This record gives sequence, C-alpha cells and structure tokens, in this order.
Amino acid sequence: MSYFPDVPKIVYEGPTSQNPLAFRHYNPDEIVAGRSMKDHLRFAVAYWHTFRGTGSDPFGPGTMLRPWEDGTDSVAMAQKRVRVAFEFIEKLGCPFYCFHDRDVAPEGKTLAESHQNLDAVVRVLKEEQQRTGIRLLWGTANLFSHPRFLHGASTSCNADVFAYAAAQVQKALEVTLELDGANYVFWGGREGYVNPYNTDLRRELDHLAKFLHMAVDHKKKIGFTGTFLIEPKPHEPTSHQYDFDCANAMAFLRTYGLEKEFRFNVETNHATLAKHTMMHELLYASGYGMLGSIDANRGDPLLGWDTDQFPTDLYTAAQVMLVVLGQGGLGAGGLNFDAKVRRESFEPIDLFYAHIGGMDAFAQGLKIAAAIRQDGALTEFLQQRYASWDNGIGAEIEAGKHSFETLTAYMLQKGNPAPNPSGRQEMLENIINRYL
Ligand code: XLS
Ligand code: NI
Ligand code: NI
Repeated sequence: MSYFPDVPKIVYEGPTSQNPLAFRHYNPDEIVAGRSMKDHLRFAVAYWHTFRGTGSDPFGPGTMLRPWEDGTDSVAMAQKRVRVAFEFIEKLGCPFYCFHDRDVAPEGKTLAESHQNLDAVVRVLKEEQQRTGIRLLWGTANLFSHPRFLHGASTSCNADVFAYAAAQVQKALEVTLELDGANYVFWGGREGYVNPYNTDLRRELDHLAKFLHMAVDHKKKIGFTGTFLIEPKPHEPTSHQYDFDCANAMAFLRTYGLEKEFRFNVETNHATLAKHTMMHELLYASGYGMLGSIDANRGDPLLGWDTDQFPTDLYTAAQVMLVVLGQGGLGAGGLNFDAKVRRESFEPIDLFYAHIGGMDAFAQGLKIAAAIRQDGALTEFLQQRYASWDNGIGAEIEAGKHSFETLTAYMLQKGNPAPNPSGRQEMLENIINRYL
C-alpha cells in the first residue's frame, strides 16, 4: 500500500537538474568540511505541520487535500497516519522527525485514556522507526491546544492544570525515551501573559522554574540522556512569552539554577519576531555553549506573526551554517523543518516540494559556509580586529591585572588611545557575496 504512489524516492541529481522532485544540492553522503552532509544537517520533518496541518488560518478553514485521512480523530486513523508519515519521510530521505504527543495520538476523555492512545500509536512509531531507520530528533508535549491550558500550563493560575501538565510531560518524556529520542523540547506554548492586572508575574515564573526542575528530576530518574532544549519565542500566543529570546531565557535559567540542564532550540521565525536576526540568536546561544538544535523556517517580513514558512533564503541558510560549523556542529541536535506549506499549496506533492527546497537551501548554505570558512578571510579579519587584546594592556586587562586606578595612570601617561581601525562592513559583506 502506497500513499504517494506517484512520487519516487527523492535522489540527488546535481545543480543542473530541472527535476522538481530531485535534490540539486543535498547529496547525503557527500563530504563537506570533513563530514557527510547528512551528519552536518541532521534534517527532521515536523509531524504537526506536515501531517496534522490543515491549512486553516484566522480567516478560513483548512484547505489541505490529504486522501489518506478518513475524517475521524481515532486511534486507528492515528496509526494509519504514522504509516503515511514514514512513507513520506523515507521517500524524502530525511533521517529524523519530531512530534508533540497530541500530534501523533488523539486526546482521550481522561488522562488515562490519552496515555493509552499514545501508547497504541507509539507501538506503530517504534515499528516504523525500526523498519526504516528513521530516528526521533525530539519529542515534546502539547501544553497549549486544549482549552484546559487557556491560562498556560505550568504558569496557569489553576494548580490542577500545573499537575495535569506535569503528568503529560512525564508521559511524553517516557515516550521520547522509549523511541530513543535524541532531545526533548520545551517550547513555552501559553507560558506568558496578556494582561498585567490578572497576572502574578513573579509567581508564574517561580512555577515555571519549579516545573522544569521536576522535569530534570524525572529525566534523571528514568535515565533519559538526551538534551533538554528550551525554544524561546517573544510573543504569540501571549503578548509576553516568558522565554522571550536566548538572552532572556539564559537569565531565567541562571536565576533558577537550571542553566546546566538545558540548551536552546533556536527557531528562525521566533528570532525575527523578537526583532533579532537568526544569526544573532545563534551567535548568542553558541557563544555560551547553549546552541543545541534549530527549528529551520522563516517568517514573512510583511506579516507580523509566526508564519512558519519553509526556509529557502540562501543568505540566512549560509549564516546559520557559519555559526553551526563555527561551533563544530550541532551534536545531538539537528535542523527541524518547523514549517508548513502555504494554505494555497494544498496537494500532497507540495509537501515534497517544500521539504526538498528546505533541504537544498541548507545543503547549499552548508557548502557556502564551508567555503567561506576555508578561505579564512572572515576569521582572520575578526582576529585582527581584536588584536589590541592579544598583548600589552588588552591582555593585562583580560588577565584581571588592572583596576580603574591603574588604567587612569596608563591613560594619563599615554594621553590618547591608539587610533581605531575601520569596521569594513561593506568589504566583509562583499566577501560573503563572493561565495553565494
Ligand atoms: C511554535 C513552536 C512549536 C515548537 C514545538 O511556535 O515553534 O512548533 O517548535 O512545540
Ligand atoms: Ni514557531
Ligand atoms: Ni518551533
């Protein structure tokens, strides 16, 4: 039984190929900068968008044609959908996938029933993982769709909702372990607030930290060795999401003694919603050894929300890969396409085009970044720019040998600082463009 009978296995045909169902740049076994493309990029398909996305938007209902759907939200349909998903992921040649508990299995009438539903689907996921060799990059719990979470989950004013969320995360974590997931993600969902008059902000943040500490305890208890990842996002659905950006989330983690237990899953569209570039967020996380994984997508510069489009911008892809190569890879992390086809792209084949485009963009970004690094022009310039810190007064300051008073004495004697070098922004941007 095939759900995509007209689509062959997607293969690499090279940059001159005109075949829209082939890779022009993603050549999984090709070695770039000492490692195969497959190992550098570690692509993942996002179950929620690709297999649960309907195409609905605030102005109208879903549009997606998904011939395998029978219109029910049954466990049987969920199990069948897993077969569809794995046929898709296998044909695409994508090594990983990611899911929320409620994407893969329907919510039951009670927590116990939800757990049972999940177990029934996890059996099929496991079977398909074994059959195909496709692996779980990360699992997570959906703590934002059901109306019980309307005030948030661990930051809800309702203590029972905190307890429910704890039970749900415990289960999702255990399922992730069972499926040998490489990471577990915490995106804030509705952890944040809209109205300052009905919100005890400090109390909610204390509760969020308590919840994450419990998650860490349970992780250790069950022996899950994957990485815990926080996925910051500044707004949406709430006005003030508690994990605003990497810098804010770092401050939160450190405040509550959690910084050693978490890293970040950085998403392009979240970075831009925070009025950052993706590269800024990645550099920040990476600079502190906190970059764990990436949600690769993009926003629409003319729309102010998380449009989750497929990443096709080579410039951004190259910047992302510059940072990833700069830190020696993503380790157990990967590039998850947290992206959905447009409402107007409603046929199943569009799912292939979308992922092929994203994979090719990042494969090209990888090659561009590797070439830039090989050439060394950027790294040399950067080193040069900070040369005043390599010896003399700069090195002494870095070594902690100075105070305001000794620096005053130094400057009084010297009179004026050495002249500044040019920043050479335009020249550097031209260098990048040489490789595009
Ligand atoms: C939503 C988030 C979400 C997370 C997983 O904006 O990107 O999809 O990646 O909960
Ligand atoms: Ni998002
Ligand atoms: Ni995401």
